[in-house]
Amino acid sequence: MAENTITLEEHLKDVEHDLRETILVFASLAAPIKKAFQTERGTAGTKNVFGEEQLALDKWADKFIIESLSKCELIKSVASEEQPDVVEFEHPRGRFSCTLDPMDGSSLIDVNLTIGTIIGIFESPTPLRKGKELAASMYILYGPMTTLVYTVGKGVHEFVDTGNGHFILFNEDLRIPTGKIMGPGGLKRDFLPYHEKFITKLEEKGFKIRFSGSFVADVHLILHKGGVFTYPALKTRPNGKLRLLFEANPMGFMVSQAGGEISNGFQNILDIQPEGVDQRVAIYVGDKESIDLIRQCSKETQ
Ligand code: FBP
Repeated sequence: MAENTITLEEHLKDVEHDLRETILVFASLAAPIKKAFQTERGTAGTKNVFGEEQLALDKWADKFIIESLSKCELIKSVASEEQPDVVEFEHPRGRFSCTLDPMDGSSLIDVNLTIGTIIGIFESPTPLRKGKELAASMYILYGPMTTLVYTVGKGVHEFVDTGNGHFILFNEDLRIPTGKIMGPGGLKRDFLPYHEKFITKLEEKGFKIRFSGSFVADVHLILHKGGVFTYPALKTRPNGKLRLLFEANPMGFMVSQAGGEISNGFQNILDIQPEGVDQRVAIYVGDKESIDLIRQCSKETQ
């Protein structure tokens, strides 16, 4: 663990000014969002574009973050998991388009388990860009501690909120180890042959299951411990459950920056050109050994 005397602002000092400012805008939202956990409870009585019931905190966080971004002249648009279309801002100087999962894992809000906000930042007029074109990705984890992880394509760095949004360096230049943890989403009865073969091989290798129901927390665990998170294509869900823009790309870019990889079982997800904000994708994300194994299984078992 690096010396914890470096603040997020200091760590960002060599990052291009406007990108640094944009990252700091998102970081400034962590404390007020965490505080809202105590008041924004229960369901909102609405559904998002994916037909998923929205919780009060989903809606509140989405509204709060978008309103905050609307005040930042550097941001041109944002695609949010909780919005049907890209939200465009009247910012003529706007340089960055963002992707946002305001509250990933929100089914865990009522049981106080770790969930988070996932952010992708493109230097582009549109957020419909390939994951490998991200200028930055970051996520905020609302766990026992509030932590923030970011990358601008120069390594992965983790910070802890020491109180009221004052983030200090916790781990610098994180590298994903080779591990034996798997987070296998979906139902076994719906597994496709190549995925079933993959899971069987992992079990034979002695992989333990760690699946919390919060993608961002489960991937954070894999980032630290190694192994693989998967929410695969299923007989019932040919493109899996999770979203290309809001979950796969920002977290896949992050894990790739730490020496891991993200795949849909056949190709690197970061190479996929998004066709729409609601695009889902099968996800395998983790250490290279695990991603090599799924590629081998999918090749051998069509
Ligand atoms: P959202 O909470 O943003 O809708 O994310 C979907 C999600 O909760 C992931 O965080 C998680 O990995 C997955 O769904 C769990 O799905 P399931 O309940 O089908 O296992």
